[in-house]
Amino acid sequence: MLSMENFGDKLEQLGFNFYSGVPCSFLKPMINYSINKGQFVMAANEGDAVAIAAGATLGGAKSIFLCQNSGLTNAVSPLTSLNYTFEIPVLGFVSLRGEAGVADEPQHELMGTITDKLLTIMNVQNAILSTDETEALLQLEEANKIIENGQSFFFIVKKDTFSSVKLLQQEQGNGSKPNIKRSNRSCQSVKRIEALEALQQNIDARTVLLATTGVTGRELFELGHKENQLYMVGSMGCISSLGLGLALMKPNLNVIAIDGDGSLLMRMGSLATNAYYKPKNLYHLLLDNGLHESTGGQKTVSTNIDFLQIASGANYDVVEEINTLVDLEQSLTNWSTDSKLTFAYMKTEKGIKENLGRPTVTPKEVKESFMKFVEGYTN
Ligand SMILES: Cc1ncc(C[n+]2csc(CCOP(=O)(O)OP(=O)(O)O)c2C)c(N)n1
Repeated sequence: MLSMENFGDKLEQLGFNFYSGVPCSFLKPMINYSINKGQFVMAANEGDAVAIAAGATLGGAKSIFLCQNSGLTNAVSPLTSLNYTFEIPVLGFVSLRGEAGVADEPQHELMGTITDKLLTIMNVQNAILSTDETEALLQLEEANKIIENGQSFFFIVKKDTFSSVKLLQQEQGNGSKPNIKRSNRSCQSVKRIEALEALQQNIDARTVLLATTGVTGRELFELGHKENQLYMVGSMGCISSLGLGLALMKPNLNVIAIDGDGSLLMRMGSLATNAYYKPKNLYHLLLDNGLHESTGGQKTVSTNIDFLQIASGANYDVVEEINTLVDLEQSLTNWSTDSKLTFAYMKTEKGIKENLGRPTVTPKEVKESFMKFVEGYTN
């Protein structure tokens, strides 16, 4: 069995300082250890956790992702189209429920036999974590070299690998709900690209723009590429989780996550996580055109949804309806002076810029210049 304290000391020595995940009883010691250190973000979903960890890495952290092997399936989209695509490394610890020859529940049987294969097929190097301390610490040093080289590495963790860690008292969230700020202007017809342009024009030098999957990122790129912009080409639904990790790591940077209704509906649990951790430097803007416009304009179910009520129920600090570009400008000004976690909702018109291209810079290039920009803002 490994002493969690010794293993944790080694992780700290190697610079790992940010954890996100969803619990598994096999990983309880590491989760309790990182919660006790105040370095753990509890995600609603393992995919969100991967994106939160990736956001923290963009902000200069060395990040760890923890999950049960059943939850690895939830993480496939960001692991394959965010971490891999942008070369954002993460050190993973995934439990091995359903290990062959060990009695376990039926729902773990298949994952127990394919956990390593699933990682390998996703191009994620992996190994079973040894229960011998000397060997495990050496494995960790090797894994760290892979991480330092920009690639992810996962340890597969068997039952009873770590010594137990007592969970200390955890903070309670604040249950009060904000009033929804309604616009006193009637709804103007605004296209997504006009909103994006207004964002570019109304932010200061310490603000970054993270654009969701599909046309949003492509239109933002066409408005002019800047090093404070990142186009999250894959990992649909993960934009605000990426923003959460970055905002928590870089409190002196202002982070705007530009979401779409299809994207937010895909990972609505992220609203709860964002609002619980409450980074005041995160502005979550939802552009709701009621469509999956990027894939041909099929309707989402957003017409039935009151996102403002949901964000208020999740307990964002400020929840605001944006009806016009003037409202948007005002809301951005308020956020940058009041510094409060904000959810802003804007209906947008259907319509994609004519002859819309795609980013001509690679995701890795975008990431590198973005990280250089972000590095300038001290923690
Ligand atoms: C996990 C995943 N599922 C589906 C897709 C295909 N896809 C890309 S963009 C998109 C629509 C996104 O809708 P929304 O967020 O409302 O933005 P819009 O396209 O309307 O601007 C879809 C379904 C994808 N990239 N990833």
